[in-house]
Amino acid sequence: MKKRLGTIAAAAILSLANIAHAEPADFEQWVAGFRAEASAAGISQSVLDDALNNLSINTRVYELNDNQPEFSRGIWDYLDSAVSATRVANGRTKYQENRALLTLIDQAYGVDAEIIMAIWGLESSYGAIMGNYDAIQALATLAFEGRRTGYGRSQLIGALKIIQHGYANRGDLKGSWAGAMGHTQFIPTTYLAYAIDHDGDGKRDIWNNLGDVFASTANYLSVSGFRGNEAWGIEVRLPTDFDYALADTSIKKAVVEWAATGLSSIRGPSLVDGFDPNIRGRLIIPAGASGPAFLVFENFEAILKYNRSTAYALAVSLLSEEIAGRSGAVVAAWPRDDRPLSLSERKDLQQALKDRGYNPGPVDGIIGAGTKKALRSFQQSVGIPADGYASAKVLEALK
Ligand code: NAG
Repeated sequence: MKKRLGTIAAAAILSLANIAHAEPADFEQWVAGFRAEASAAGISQSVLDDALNNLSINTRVYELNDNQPEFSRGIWDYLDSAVSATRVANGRTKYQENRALLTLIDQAYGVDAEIIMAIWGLESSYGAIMGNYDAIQALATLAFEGRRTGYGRSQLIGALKIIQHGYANRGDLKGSWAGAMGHTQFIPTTYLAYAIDHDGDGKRDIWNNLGDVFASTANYLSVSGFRGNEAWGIEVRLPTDFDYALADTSIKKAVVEWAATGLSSIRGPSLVDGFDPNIRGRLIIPAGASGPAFLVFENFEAILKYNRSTAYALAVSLLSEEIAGRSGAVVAAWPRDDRPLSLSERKDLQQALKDRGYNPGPVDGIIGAGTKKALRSFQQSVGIPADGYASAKVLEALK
């Protein structure tokens, strides 16, 4: 019993050491230094007083910022909830309710209404969950210390500029713990660059005014390269003995060229039917060779500017199909019997590749281009599809 208590106490001290952060007095000192920096960046004394006087740290922000998950979910689990029946049904209702406004915005920005609805649905469940953190406090907390101080500083300056321009009031700036604000979760620098005052009332109100929300979102997508009436992509079928080296972010080809490599639409024989044959795209296999494959075009890249996760962009794309009344179902089965690797297993995988003489780069648990390349070489050498996908099965094969 005594020994167990000792172990628990030691573990508690260790985890405290992990999350211990500097003293409040240090924060006050930090604020003083930051005021000088913000002032040099052109922020007025009155805005600084209004925003920073009596500011304190929000310790919950540290807990969330420190929490780097050990286990990651399969993309299929994420998609199940991102494109749930409820989110689809709510999206269709919201589309109907806002049809006139969305038509105006589509005409002005060239962004299809169903895409705006899908982003809204994923970012805040159509305005139901926008985050209730004081963005100034959350960003100051991140800027003060931790693994995102640079981000926190620049976004805090951005938030102060929003107030100074009069686009929003100090008290309006509510958002997620990481400072993403309003219905479609703009971070301050995105807001400054792309938010729109659609109704001309002098505010860029992404918290309460749906015209401002939809116009801001459409404007950001449009500037990111979105083209109206163009497909995000298509689920494809790959020929047997396909060269998986072609499924790489650096390889873009026209639809006709992809068709020549043997790709077809999963829903019909011809890949080019219904597409401009010259539209260019890249092939993604988010769960490796044993899962679905998609050819994705420029609009998919534009959605990735909004949030750079493939799972997110795929969810927006599929949800938008459903909201528009088409099918967003993925036809091929996800490899639900396999599973993505945990952080420590990803490091094991990199170490195992190293031990076998491959060069995955640093053993950091991040599956980047180097790890994928090394993994493909290993897979090739043992005669399994060289998809570079880090799963439990391939780790098993490596050990
Ligand atoms: C996202 C931003 C994106 C930025 C990325 C990385 C929005 C809608 N999206 O939250 O612009 O590149 O963070 O900081 O603001």
